[in-house]
Amino acid sequence: MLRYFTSGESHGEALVAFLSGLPAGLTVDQEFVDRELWRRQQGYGRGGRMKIERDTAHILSGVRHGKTIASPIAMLLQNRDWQNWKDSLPVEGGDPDKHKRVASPRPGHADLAGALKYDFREARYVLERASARESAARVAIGALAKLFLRELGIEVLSHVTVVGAASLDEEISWERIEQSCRKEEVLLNCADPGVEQRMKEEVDKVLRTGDSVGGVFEVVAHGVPPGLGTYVQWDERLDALLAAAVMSLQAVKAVEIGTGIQAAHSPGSAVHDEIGYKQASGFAGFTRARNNAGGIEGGVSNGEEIRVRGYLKPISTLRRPLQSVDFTTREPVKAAYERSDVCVVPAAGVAAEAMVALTLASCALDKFGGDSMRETRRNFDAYLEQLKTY
Ligand code: EPS
Repeated sequence: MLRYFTSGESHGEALVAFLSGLPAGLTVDQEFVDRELWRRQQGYGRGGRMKIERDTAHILSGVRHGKTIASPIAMLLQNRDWQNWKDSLPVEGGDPDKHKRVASPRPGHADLAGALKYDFREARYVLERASARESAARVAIGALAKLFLRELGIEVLSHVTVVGAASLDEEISWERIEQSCRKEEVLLNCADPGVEQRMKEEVDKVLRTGDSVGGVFEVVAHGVPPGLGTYVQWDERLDALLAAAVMSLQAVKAVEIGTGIQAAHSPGSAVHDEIGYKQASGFAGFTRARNNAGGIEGGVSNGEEIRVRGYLKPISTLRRPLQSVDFTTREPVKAAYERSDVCVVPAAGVAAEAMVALTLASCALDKFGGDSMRETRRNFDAYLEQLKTY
């Protein structure tokens, strides 16, 4: 069973991620992990923080001589910015005059709900943990899930389809997504350069006006065999698991599988993907002319590419803040402002890749089991053979 969680505050000393349940014998490529962390830091519209941080994952346990040893993996990501926060956010009592209060909650952020829930008189501690900085820790363990999936021939990547009013309306092939993700300079990780320029203009607009902008990313899992997830129980359905995984990311307000949203407005004949057969194609010879289902039918992967979209609200920290109320005086004031990004759609896409990879790795381990990679591979290969001879 794959289990994972994270700890750490945005301006604390470090983030820590835990991952338990990977089989022994998986080769861990640390450069790959760090490249994933680098990818999450990119994108036009990120704030000053990304100039301070250079995220790398320091593996503390669970990996020896370059391979997993089945014991739990812990990874540590230093926050370089901690040097600037040591006095205002100390572990010990510290000097109360140096604390940086968040005096008025930002609409859209966790500030107010969190302060009420935990009985804080201002929102500093809420912001620290609710921040999307936490997603860096998920990307680190997600990278290990990706390395595991690679051994089964499964790859997971993302691209951006909408920023504000600029949108890419055609389906983008896996090859084009791969190409876009290979770039050493990331603008908005959109596969169409023309649309990407329009997306940049959307970000420029909000940079000028002190506003923020949201958008949509699409995560694609390539090479997923039929049979992950199941319809037999509500909480084992792959679409439900993916929706929860992607929705759990900061600022995601809606999740779509395949063309799910459009499907609600269309007749069945325009939605469902007709079935054909061509010997030796795909996993079992069955073919589809299109993939509106996004690779999942009845909560089970069907052998087509899995396509999951996340819809991001605009960042809730605004340079021209919205109306709020002072926590202490209860007088109307503008919401607090703290250095922030204005657009994070490409970064959220990378974090969502991690969540999709962790979910698929978990489902793959449920199905194929294995305490060692050799055992997992053997079970997996036997299943592929079973499909081929179906
Ligand atoms: C960050 C995400 C954003 C950044 C943060 C780093 O967090 P939030 O969800 O709170 O807006 O603003 O950086 C800072 C908090 C800062 O000091 O600039 C990330 O993804 O790493």
